[in-house]
Amino acid sequence: MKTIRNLAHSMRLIMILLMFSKICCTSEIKIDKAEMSKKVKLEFLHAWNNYKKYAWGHDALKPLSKGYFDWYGESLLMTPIDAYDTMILMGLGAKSGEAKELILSKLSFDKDIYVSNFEITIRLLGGLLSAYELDGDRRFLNLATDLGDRLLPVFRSRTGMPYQKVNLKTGKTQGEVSNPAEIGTLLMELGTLSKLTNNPVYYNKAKKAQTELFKRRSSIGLVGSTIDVETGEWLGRESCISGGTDAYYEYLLKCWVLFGDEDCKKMWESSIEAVNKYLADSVSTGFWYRQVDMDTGAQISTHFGALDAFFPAVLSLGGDLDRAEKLQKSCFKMWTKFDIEPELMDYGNMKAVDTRYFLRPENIESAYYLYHYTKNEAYFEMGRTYYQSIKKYCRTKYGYAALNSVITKEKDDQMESFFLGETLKYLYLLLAPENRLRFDDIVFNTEAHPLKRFTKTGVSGTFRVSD
Ligand code: DMJ
Repeated sequence: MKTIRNLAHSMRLIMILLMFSKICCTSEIKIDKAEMSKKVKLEFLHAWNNYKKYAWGHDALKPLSKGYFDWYGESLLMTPIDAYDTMILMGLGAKSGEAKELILSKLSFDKDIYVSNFEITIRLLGGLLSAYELDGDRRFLNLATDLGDRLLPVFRSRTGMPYQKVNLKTGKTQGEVSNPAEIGTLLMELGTLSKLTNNPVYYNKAKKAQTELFKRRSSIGLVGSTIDVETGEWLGRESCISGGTDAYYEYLLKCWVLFGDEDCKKMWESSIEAVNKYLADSVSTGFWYRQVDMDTGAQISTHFGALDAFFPAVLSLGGDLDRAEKLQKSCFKMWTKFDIEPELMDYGNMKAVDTRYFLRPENIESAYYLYHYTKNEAYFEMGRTYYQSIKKYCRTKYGYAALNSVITKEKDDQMESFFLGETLKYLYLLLAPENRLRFDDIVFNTEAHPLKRFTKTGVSGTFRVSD
């Protein structure tokens, strides 16, 4: 009897100890997260304050020479527009006020310059729309509408697929040879503009482009790498999920989630089946996605890089956590192999093919999605590693610099706007104990600008913003 009572007593003690250690761990993790998110915010401020000091009013900061860079000779305020919603999410009231004031007082699209339709759509149109949705100031929507109207001439090709460039003042276009990413990564932004302005023209043009591209998939369901938007003929027949194709797949899925568009759902489901069948590759170094011939599925190369690391995020949003987790393991391996990821490597021998690092976000973005879906602390730990390497190798006295080589860690004098718009945003969201964003209310565009989900009201073409 006494032994049973002793045993029960010891069991209770063990239980209490276990509970106590659990409480300690949980609160330690909380403290750690609060600490980590504070650190990320400080690094954001380091980059932003140097932009303010040395590049104010320009597109981007040059973090080694204390200079600035404008993509097209005249500024379109890339950095402030990309950074604005990050500041709101980080709760940087006064700083976001500065950015808002700059954008609203200085931004004009009435410029005689040829711009990349894709880059301007994802960075500027996406940034202005999320600024409007987060802040509510109608002037952001007016700027977005003006920009959307100036971009529309790109769709005047014979197929409806967009030219690569447009002159913002004259509406003249350039660039008949394009790729899946530049053709199929426009609907989230133009579609949102349609819903917010009640003007279906933007949605319809972008949807037609996406659909025309999908229609030209091969008999095994894959798209190639380059296509003539006038003739609709494929010029490059290599199929991949890498740069130049990547966000085409991302937007098929995200436009279904964002707008409830059933056509996008069908295109996504048929595409991802073919991608998993022909591109997914399990080898001794891990699980990866390769490059193949779009007609036969025959392997062309085994390259994987910083841009491909967006795919675990997309797979997990699409509900395929199994492949997403396996691929993220490989992405992390790519990162730790060099202590920071290269632009491209061959996963057959794990050697770098392009040694640069442009301060890209994709690896971090995927860890953030997986942390959201699995709550596995291993992804938080990945975030800490990303933070440490970026700070160690890319921080300069005047901001953050890209690397010319992940082998020698030699720096390059550029800080892309997506460093503030995406890289530090995802890092913050991954490491913060809680954040201001309800993941299921929004969808991030490919430049990490959160856009509110719409719900169909029954009348074709009209949607309502969800609360
Ligand atoms: C960003 O402009 C976008 O994420 C785009 O889809 C790919 N390249 C950069 C970031 O690496």
